[in-house]
Amino acid sequence: MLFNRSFQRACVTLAAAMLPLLAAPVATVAHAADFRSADIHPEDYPTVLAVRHMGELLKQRTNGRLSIKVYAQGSLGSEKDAIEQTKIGALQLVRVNAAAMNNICEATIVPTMPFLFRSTDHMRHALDGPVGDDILKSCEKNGFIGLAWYDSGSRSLYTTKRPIRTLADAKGMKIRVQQSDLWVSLMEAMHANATPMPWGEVYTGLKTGLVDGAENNWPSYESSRQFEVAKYYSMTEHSMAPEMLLFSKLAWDRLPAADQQIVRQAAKDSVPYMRKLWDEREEKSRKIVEAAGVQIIQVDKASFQAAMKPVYDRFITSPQMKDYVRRAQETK
Ligand code: GTR
Repeated sequence: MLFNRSFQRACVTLAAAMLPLLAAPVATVAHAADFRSADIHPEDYPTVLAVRHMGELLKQRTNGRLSIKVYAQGSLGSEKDAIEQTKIGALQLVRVNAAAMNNICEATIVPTMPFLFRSTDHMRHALDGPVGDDILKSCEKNGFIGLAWYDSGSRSLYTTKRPIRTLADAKGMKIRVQQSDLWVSLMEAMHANATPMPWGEVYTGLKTGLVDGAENNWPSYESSRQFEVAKYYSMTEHSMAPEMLLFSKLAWDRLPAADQQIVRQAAKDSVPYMRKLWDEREEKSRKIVEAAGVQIIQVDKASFQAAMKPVYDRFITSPQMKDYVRRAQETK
């Protein structure tokens, strides 16, 4: 009996001593890892190439111990699917547009807001600065480590049957939007009928007349070949919603701190590389669609901007959201 009790006590003590080891075995050991990353864009798109570049940097900096395998062209599903897989740690990385995170991490609404950024430089400065960092950080509570912002240019409306020249032309048109409440509201503010759907379905949606139009930047409009079925591109430039590179918080917490630092740095270092590719691709894409006979329509942007007040009234209500918007606007 006595022996039993002291034996039990010894076991408990031993177990207690081992607990920290059991709780955090992988957090202290540097393992090799080939991270999986998803992207809906094709192999030669700047976001895909940037994450591949980040993978190269990781390899160089860890003697091949860490690397990234990028699954492009939506081979792992829509952005929504990929975000869910990242949340549960089945994927370590995902590159998505900020809009795809709007309903998950509220602060991502801010850089998605219509006419928030005045120019590419303004957008880059704001996202590179403290407000950009704070928004990335805010997604941690939702299960995502925000590693970097990538460019996505300006988004404009394009249509199949007739061009949009004024706000009145947009009235009643069925326009595909991203799966985000903000985007539905934004399109409604233009008096259009918002039709949320995944990117992979938009080409067919335009071709079959399920929708009358969509909206995107030059490279997405071109690489998806949607310009072949929607030949009117109206330069509304209504949002500069950036791209985000996110790491699964579940997977992140299993990485040693030194590896977390290496991953963060490689992601940051992929940003200038991405921007260079982006600038080149915007120009190239615009030329391709122009050569294909797309009609580019100049619009009175101020009239579209003026229609966006209800969107700000609905989404920018809390002191926190107002503060993010103010800091973004005040960035030089
Ligand atoms: C693109 C963006 C994609 C996706 C797509 C869309 O500009 O790069 O991540 O969000 O727009 O409209 O679904």
